[in-house]
Amino acid sequence: MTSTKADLIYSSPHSKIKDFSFDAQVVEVFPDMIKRSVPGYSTIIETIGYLSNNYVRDNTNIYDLGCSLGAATLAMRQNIIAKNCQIVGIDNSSAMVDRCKMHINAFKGATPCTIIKGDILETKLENVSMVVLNFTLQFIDKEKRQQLLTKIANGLNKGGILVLSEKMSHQDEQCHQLLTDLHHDFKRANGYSDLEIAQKRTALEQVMKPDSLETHFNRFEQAGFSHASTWFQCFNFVSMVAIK
Ligand code: GEK
Repeated sequence: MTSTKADLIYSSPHSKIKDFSFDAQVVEVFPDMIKRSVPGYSTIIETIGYLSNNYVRDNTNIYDLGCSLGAATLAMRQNIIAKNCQIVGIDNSSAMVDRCKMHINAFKGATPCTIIKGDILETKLENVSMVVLNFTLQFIDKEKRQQLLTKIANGLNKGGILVLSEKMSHQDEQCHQLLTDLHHDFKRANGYSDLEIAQKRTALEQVMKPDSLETHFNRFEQAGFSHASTWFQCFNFVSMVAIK
């Protein structure tokens, strides 16, 4: 990683809590923030690398949609054995894209990577063997999620794979509360105070909208995927695979 700082964004009281955005201040602390906030993040990144080794085919494109600082892009680049491939990382935050390019350039790798500033809803996907949506779909307007999943399924070649990781909501209110409490305990154990947890939650309320597992699996089916499964869950964080 290029030099980053510890996440102290919500450590002191904010008089007004603005909606969360992926700006320069967040980019500065992002690796620390995501590791201390998302249970299983490192395992998920490692497994994306492992899956790229198995699923990426010669002469195809690989997309990391909402790539942030390129953790999944790098994991794939380190594990792809297929020849003549290209990884395209896309993010609509300029601050993320600028830092991501620096970060990717700091590592050597055989597979070429292109990092683009853009909206994943507008991006063309063609001749694809693997797509990663690692904690990005939850930030997309709910009405546009099906359209995005269908575009991904259409862009994938037969046998191609989508890895979709998300924070999820539980349809059963009591289970939802239990998983939320466990996640907050995880954040406390990682050094976040109750104030930080509460302020971050308020900042994300209008910006990040989780779906239930049932909604995700219905979307996969409607998009035209042939197979889908959860491969990881820790509390209310889940990672799924869908194969065309
Ligand atoms: C990781 N995948 O480290 N178009 C492009 N990018 C977008 C859009 C959009 N419409 N909406 C949001 N983003 C990464 C982590 S973070 C998740 C992904 C998190 C981008 C946004 O700018 C941010 O960088 C990313 O999606 C979500 O594996 O921080 O919880």
